[in-house]
Amino acid sequence: MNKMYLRDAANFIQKEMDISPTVGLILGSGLGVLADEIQNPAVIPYKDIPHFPESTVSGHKGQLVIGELEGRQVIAMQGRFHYYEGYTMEQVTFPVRVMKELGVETLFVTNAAGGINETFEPGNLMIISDHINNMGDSPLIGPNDEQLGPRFPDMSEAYDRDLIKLAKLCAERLDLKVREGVYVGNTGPAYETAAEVRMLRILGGDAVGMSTVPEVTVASHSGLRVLGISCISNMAAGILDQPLTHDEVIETTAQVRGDFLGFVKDLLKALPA
Ligand code: 6GU
Repeated sequence: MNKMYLRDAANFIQKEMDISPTVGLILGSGLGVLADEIQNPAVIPYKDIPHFPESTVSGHKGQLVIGELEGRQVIAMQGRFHYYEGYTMEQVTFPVRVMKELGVETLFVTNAAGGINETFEPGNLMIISDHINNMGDSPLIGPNDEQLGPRFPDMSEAYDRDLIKLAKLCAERLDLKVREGVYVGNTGPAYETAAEVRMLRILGGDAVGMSTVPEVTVASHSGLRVLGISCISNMAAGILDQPLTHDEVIETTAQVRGDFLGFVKDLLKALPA
């Protein structure tokens, strides 16, 4: 990770915004609508930011939205970079480093995921208690810059306990049925086979997706407090007797969008200053 590149990107963004965001939001597939509710937004396309990877996928907007949400100063990624698109782990996690450089302290990471826990249902929200890196790669491989974080970072509380507690309180208050569980990060882009899903369940997974693990690894390395939220968009292969489609993922996420928006906004309100 080149510190100069980070500074370049952060300087550029700082010139475009007139606030100091302390909360970062990474918005997963179908969940980017949250950024549309940000007040007085500065919108910066990724392609304009020095050293940012270039977006490839259609359907994912590629831009930063910076402004106020529920009275908090936030910086949101509307669209993220996935490993399966061919980006390196460093590229996937570059925006997290930039957020840290900009003064962000708390990061909300969201995604759409397949349910592995048989008691889950499509449309559930899941607070991520922990993750399993099943990607066979790490964004921290290579020389370590001690200014960015330790060589061997502790991951025992990668997902902040206090934020998990707060999220449960908010869910209760809103009368939302929110689950809690372990997120498995796979590379994709193929969905898992039914046999792989059985394996991941035995290994302790509750949900599986194709993102989040790289970003949270870097967030942990940087000392950011992380809250992870999965939208269970479908059940993983073999759990129900039906094939998986990306359309189903999009459809379910659209249905829970209201719950998701209310939940994250309430969390922002409840976040200690
Ligand atoms: Cl079933 N698997 C993976 N890897 N990612 C997903 C998913 C399943 N459902 C939504 N995203």
